[in-house]
Amino acid sequence: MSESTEPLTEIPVVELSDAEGEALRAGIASVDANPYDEFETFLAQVRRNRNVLPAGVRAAVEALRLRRAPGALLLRNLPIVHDLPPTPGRSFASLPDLAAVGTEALLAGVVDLLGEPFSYLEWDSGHLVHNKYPIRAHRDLQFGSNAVEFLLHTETPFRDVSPDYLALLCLRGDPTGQAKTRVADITRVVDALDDADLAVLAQARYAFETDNPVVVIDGRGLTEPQPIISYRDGTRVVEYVGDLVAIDEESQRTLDELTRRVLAVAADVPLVTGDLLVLDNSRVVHGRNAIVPSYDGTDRWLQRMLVTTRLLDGDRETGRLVSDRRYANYPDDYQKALSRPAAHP
Ligand SMILES: O=C(O)CCC(=O)C(=O)O
Ligand SMILES: [Fe+2]
Repeated sequence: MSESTEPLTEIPVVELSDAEGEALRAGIASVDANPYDEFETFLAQVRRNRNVLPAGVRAAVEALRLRRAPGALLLRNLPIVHDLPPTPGRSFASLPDLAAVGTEALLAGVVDLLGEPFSYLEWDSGHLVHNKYPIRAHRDLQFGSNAVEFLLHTETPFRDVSPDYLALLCLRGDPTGQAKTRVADITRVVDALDDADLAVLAQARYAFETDNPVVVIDGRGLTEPQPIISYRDGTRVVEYVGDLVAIDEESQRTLDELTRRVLAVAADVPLVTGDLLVLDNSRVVHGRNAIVPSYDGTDRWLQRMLVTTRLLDGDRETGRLVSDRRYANYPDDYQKALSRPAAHP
């Protein structure tokens, strides 16, 4: 099969009219539970208001879910609160007043069309809504709160439960206008690889470098090697991150080729206030270019939710937070950044 270098430029866009936006604002006004300390009550309220989303939004999300549309969808002109506070400079959970921003119900209303919200105990203080903005202490890490290039990635891959979808709601765009979220259709890239490359990618030959290793190969401490292509219930799953390394030369060559092709089809999406980017984590990878934050309250601010379609019968409340069993193998600087709220701007 031939190599495709067309970017995924055809990200469908659904733009709400101002009247639709105002109707939506009124429709979610009755959601008053705090998603950060009573998530189930919050979600029940969101679900009671299911019909407030415009039909065009629901149809577009449904097309993504049914794979009748690309694996990325951009909703625009969602009604962000008028009195958005300054962008915090430290982790959301460390703020003295953990109040809802007022935009969470928009995000939850959309992701509810795709599956069950969930997250990881060790991440974002166990919140189901994640607030992502630049934090000085995270500058150089591969976190959403960094400033360096955020390499293309499958969201939270190689876990027992990885997200099936995620959604990023832009509360405040980058005031410098530089930030561009990147989206690449990795399914299409993998479809075009030859059988030899596919066979290599299906072997457990890929890992992250870490100072808390599971294995040491050629003097490098690594996480447990994983395949980039695997099969779950008969369905092919591709899990890719830009800073994966390979455990030998042949698999490194194949990874380099995959990286080259993924970058070649990546499309830039500069998110502005009121944009909501919905991503099918099994079909597209995403990332962001490097940015120059000012850490003065004006920086870009996203809210994110993760969705699974596989959750977890029984006790919903505890089932929503799964343990990230890879945590112990994160590099020390990652663990430090996660465990110590970055309080010093
Ligand atoms: O900052 C961005 O645009 C991407 C953030 C991201 O990858 C995430 O929060 O999962
Ligand atoms: Fe991400």
